[in-house]
Amino acid sequence: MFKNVIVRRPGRSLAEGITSAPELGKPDYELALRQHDAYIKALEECGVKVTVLEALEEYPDSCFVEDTAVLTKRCAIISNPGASTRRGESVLMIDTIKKFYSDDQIEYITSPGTMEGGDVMMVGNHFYIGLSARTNEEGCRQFKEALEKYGHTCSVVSLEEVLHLKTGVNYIENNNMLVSGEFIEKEDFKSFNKIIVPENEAYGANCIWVNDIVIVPEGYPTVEKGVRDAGYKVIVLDTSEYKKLDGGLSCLSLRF
Ligand code: CIR
Repeated sequence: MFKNVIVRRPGRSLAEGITSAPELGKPDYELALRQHDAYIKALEECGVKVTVLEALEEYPDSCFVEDTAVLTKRCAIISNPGASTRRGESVLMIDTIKKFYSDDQIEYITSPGTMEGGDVMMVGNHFYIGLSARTNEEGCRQFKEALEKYGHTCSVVSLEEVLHLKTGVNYIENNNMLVSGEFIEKEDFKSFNKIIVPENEAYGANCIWVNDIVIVPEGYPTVEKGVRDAGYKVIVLDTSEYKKLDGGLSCLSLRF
């Protein structure tokens, strides 16, 4: 179960965030704020305490806090984002993380290693890390070494088609996993109960499990049905403004 969540308010600079889909248009700041309010409210309904950090205008992507760290029951690993414009975001998260973890529980990914939290998927005590355009081999090596110090295990999954590992595959507990695209046939995930996400709903693969409730993005009916059929209570949230920047539900929080 998660007790805490950290989020960061989007800034007006959100419109300058990194995107692979400029054809979706620039995010509308006011609407993004309203969607963020609803996100916080939904998390509170899931029974977690939400720490809300101020917007950082100098970092347009800084509301995507998931990429700045990986927080486990035993340790915190501060990332080193592969996107150069996002490097400072991890550094600016350290003081907040120190409110929850002692210095001897905090590890750091350092250059030339790069790692973004969106590439890390927790399955109990095991962590899958995506080798992606943002997380490199040295980042994976450092991450695995850090986790193993705390008795966690880790395996690397290479990916070609999407930004982050969790863009396309998400564990929602009870052996259930949402899988899309290149992850559907991956050996690594063959023992899970797979909820297959169709190509035209690929963005919907990014759902989050928070204390037996699954938060699902609005507009992905096959995904929503699959999650409901697996027995979960569902909260549906509109994330249209974050989708314009390749961001989804998981990206907007650190859950621990
Ligand atoms: C980026 O490209 O870094 C942001 N526009 C989106 C980050 C999404 N984060 C995530 O999937 N964890």
